[in-house]
Amino acid sequence: MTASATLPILLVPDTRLRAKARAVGAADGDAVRDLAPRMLATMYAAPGIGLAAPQIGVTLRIFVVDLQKNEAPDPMVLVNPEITAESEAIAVREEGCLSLPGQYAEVARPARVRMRYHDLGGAKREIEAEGLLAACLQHELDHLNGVLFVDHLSALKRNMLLRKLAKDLRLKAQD
Ligand code: GNR
Ligand code: NI
Repeated sequence: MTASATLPILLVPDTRLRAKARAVGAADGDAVRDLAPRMLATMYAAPGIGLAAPQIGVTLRIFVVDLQKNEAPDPMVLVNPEITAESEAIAVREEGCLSLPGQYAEVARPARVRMRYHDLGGAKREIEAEGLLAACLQHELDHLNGVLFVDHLSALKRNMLLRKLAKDLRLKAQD
C-alpha cells in the first residue's frame, strides 16, 4: 500500500470551517475508509495532534487524533463522536489549531470527558480522557459543529487573535 498524499488544510476565515458536519451513514463506508488514511497523513505532516474532516473541506462527522507522545504512532479515528459525560472540573490549557496557524490561546474546558464513537470498522467504542487528550477530543468535536477554539475566548481576545492571523497570512502571502 502506498503512503497517502496529504490534503490542503482550510484556514480561517474559510466559511466551510463554520458548517455543521453531517453524521456518517451506512452509505459513507467507502468514503470514510478512503478519507481516514489521508487525514492521518495530513495530520502527521502538519504536524498536529488532531484533524477534523471539515478542516479538509469534508462535511462528515469524523476526526483523527494522535497525541504523538512517544515515537510509536497511536492513530485514532473517531466516527460520529458524542460526549456522554463531562466533569464539572474545568482545565485551562494552551490550544492551537491547524486552521489558525501560529495562533495560540488558553482555553477553558471540562477537564475530563467520556466520548462515544464508532471506529473505522463500525464498532461502537467509548473512551474516557483527561489532560491533553480531553482538550483535543473536545477541540475536534467542536470542528464538527463549526466551532473553533477562538469561540471559547472573550470577544476582545478572539478579535486580537483573528486580526493577528489575518496579518500573519497577509505577510506570508507576500514573501
Ligand atoms: O495540533 C493541535 N494541537 C492542539 C493543542 C491543544 C489543543 C488542541 C489541539 S488540536 C491541534 C490540531 C487541530 O487544529 N485540530 O483540529
Ligand atoms: Ni483545530
